[in-house]
Amino acid sequence: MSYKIGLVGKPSVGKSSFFNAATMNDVPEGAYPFTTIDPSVGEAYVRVECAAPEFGETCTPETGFCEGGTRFVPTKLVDVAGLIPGAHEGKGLGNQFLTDLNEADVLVHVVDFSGTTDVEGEATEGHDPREDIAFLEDELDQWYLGVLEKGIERYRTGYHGADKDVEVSLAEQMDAFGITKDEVKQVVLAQGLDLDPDTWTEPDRLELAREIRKRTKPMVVAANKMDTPEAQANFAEITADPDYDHLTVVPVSAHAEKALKKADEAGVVDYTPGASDFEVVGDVSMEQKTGLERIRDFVTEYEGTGVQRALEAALFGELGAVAVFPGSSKGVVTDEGKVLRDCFLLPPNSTTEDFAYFLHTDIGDGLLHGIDCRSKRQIGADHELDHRDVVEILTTN
Ligand SMILES: Nc1nc2c(ncn2[C@@H]2O[C@H](COP(=O)(O)OP(=O)(O)OP(=O)(O)O)[C@@H](O)[C@H]2O)c(=O)[nH]1
Ligand SMILES: [Mg+2]
Repeated sequence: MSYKIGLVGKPSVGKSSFFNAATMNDVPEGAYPFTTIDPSVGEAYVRVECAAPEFGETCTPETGFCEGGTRFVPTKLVDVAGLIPGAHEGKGLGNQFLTDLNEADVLVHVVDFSGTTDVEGEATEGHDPREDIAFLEDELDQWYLGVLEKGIERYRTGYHGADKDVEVSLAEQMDAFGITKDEVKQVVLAQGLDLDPDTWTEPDRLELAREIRKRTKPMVVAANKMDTPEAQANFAEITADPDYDHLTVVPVSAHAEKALKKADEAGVVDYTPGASDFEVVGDVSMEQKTGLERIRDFVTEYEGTGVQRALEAALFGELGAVAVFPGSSKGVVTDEGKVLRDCFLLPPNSTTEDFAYFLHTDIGDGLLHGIDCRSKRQIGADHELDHRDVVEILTTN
């Protein structure tokens, strides 16, 4: 199992540029709407502070890499087509695009904070990014509402016979959103509603759709094009506005991240993705030097290009995933000389038992208990694991 982070937003905001910067792919980028039509999936990384130094060792990762004590753990990133108002009714690339989103566990909403693209992604000036934040949420809510209404219809027409509970019909209709009947029931009751759709008003249904969307599509905002003065001004204003306190808004320059990674590959700079500074190590022309110094001003002020930070805010912050290292209480070096070979990303609130089953069904079936390799203490099957735990699993087999 691996996580998928989805990039969403209206056309021309820089989703493909973000995707390329994060994955070092080369999908087309363009200053015109619908440059992207078919979704691309690539490998990006999230940073986890490596546990090996605590054991006096240097790790040997099987996947991803480790740089300066930071593990870069692979995760999937999906670049999808832009979304315009009315997409839930089939406008733009419409429903196809929305279905592509269901593959994602968590979303990064890329917003053009420079205000140089209108709501359909055409060039303009002075567009308010607040409009884009609102429109995307509304569009997703309308899409969810449509599916919810179908679920209510399914219940009413007695598709399953009259004795089925409403949450069963709704959960079946919303299967692709990854919500169970118990969760549907929870959301309905938490809204103060009865389990009878005939008593739900139109605003009730929209609110329900919205709650289910929030639960199944956690999202952060990547304030992109922050290398422009217009974006910086909008960012300062919006992040100071209490109406936006509930959102995680990460300042991002996809361009800066890509430029630094390319310069690093070319041996011109020494740059670790996500770092808030870099070192010039190769020969550079005056022009290159000026460009790099401009990027340095930006990354030192905003603590990095934001590409890494947006991915991590989504996966660890919003979704609540935890990174766990399989280890051994006898020391983290295996007989083959490997050190903390793996670092796995697990769902929020995973227990020792979940981890055992994640490793292998046989390990789960034979689980005796776990050992926290730092404290060397025994941990039970129900023990909830923390981010960066190093855990050994003991089994009967
Ligand atoms: N200044 C600046 N421009 C950017 C940045 N990221 C992307 N752009 C520009 O924004 C335009 C659109 O970029 P894309 O990556 O194609 O946008 P998209 O969201 O994938 O667009 P669609 O595929 O049409 O939905 C291009 O002209 C990019 O060069 C950035 O960090 N800073
Ligand atoms: Mg694109």
